[in-house]
Amino acid sequence: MTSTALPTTDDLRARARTALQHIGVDVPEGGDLQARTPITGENLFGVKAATDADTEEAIAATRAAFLTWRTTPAPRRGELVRRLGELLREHKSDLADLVTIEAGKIRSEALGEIQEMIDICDFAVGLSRQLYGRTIASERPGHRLAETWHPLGVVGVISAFNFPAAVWSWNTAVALVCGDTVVWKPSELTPLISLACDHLLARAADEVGTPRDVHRLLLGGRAVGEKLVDDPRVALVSATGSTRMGREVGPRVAARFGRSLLELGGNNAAIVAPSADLDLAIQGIVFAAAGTAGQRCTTLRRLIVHRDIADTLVERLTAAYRKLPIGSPFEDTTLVGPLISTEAFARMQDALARVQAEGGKILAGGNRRLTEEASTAAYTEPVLVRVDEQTDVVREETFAPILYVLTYDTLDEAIALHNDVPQGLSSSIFTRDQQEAEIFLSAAGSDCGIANVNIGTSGAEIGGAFGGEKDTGGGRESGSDAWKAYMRPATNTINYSGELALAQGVSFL
Ligand code: UN1
Repeated sequence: MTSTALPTTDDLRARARTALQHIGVDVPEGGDLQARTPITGENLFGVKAATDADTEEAIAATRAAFLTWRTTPAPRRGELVRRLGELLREHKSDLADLVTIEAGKIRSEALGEIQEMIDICDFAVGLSRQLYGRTIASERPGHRLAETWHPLGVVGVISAFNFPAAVWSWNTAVALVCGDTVVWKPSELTPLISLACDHLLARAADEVGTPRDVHRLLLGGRAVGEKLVDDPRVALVSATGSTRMGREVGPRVAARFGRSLLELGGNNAAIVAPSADLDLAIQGIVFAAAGTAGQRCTTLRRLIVHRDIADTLVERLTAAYRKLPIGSPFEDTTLVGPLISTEAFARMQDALARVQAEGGKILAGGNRRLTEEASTAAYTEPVLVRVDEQTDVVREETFAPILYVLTYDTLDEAIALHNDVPQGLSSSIFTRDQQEAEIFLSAAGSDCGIANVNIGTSGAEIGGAFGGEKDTGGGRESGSDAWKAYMRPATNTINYSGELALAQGVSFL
């Protein structure tokens, strides 16, 4: 594996400053929250964190804005999102720079993240004219039964470091056209890209003449998130993060009968069948497992390979892993950037120690890199580990590039192994056998929210609904009819018969 040279923290600070200036954000000065970069592991700027009073004021302001926004025609709400999409296109390169600086993504993936935002804006603009309700056949003459979708209220968006901008946009673009207003608490690790997104939305609001308070950003830690979770004025809490976080958020929101939309951990697997096109499978596997340094919730973490092809596949994967270029995410040739922190690297080492104690064998990778150049950063070789069974550590999500390789003999066995983890986000099968593919996609196949054929587990398009089952939390965001989570349905019975007819044939009076 090759490594590439790293930029200095001063270079990165200057680059972040330039990007912020191009976008029009005042470069933060001072403040308790440190913007930092995983590229060197060092701090960039101090950013002002929200106080309790700021949080209270943001909820009150977005609630007040909701009262006018909810009756603004949806296609007009779409104009705000259309303008946001245009501004994202204009500033794509600078926004991608901020994603690279704060989340460590390679350039191509950072640009992909901004593209995902542009795409969801386009989707939401279309949606703003398609918030369809239904007319339902009434059992009574002279009656109409209808379903109407209304805005919900304030949506609290809690997002994670690994998709610091796209996950916000999935929620915000859709929530806004649905007539909701938004309070956003991003990860503490990515304040700069958050300031940039908030600024562009505020600019779009000014330009199209909508109230600024349809959206508020709150930079800060746990206390801000807790306030959103517990405040009855926040109608929906949409939270992306670990299953541990979701276990706290879900019951707390439910206790006040609020709604939550949870997008939590994944432990995504791919089955590789004997008929698979191995060239294609290897490309798909390496991107899904090592891309974003294993830090997507859709990252491929388990490979379930048919015994007849296991040795060949493992040999070819090992060779591909050994060649992965690791280093500065700004370097064109780099494919694997840094982990978010040295703590993340320590958790990865802990998982590797446990799996080895449980009989797993490391086939490639696992060494830390670039420690001389950046001792506070965490560059690691992605790891391939052969395991005989799904021990406890294999059944956990470790947010790092570890791929566990298991073997199978029958498809039933492969599907059983596949589903035998607590999480249920994304899944895939590599096969040229149509029957196998259809079984995998059927009700008796993958139990995940995303199930793919001949493509890896990560890199979903925004047009589909995104989310998963079991410990993944059950929520759906982004495309398809995920918008319905951001609205409330009302059932209407309209009697135009001139007589009162009761349903179910009931007579009274
Ligand atoms: C996440 O990791 O939280 O499907 C989101 C993908 C991306 C989104 C990942 N479109 O990998």
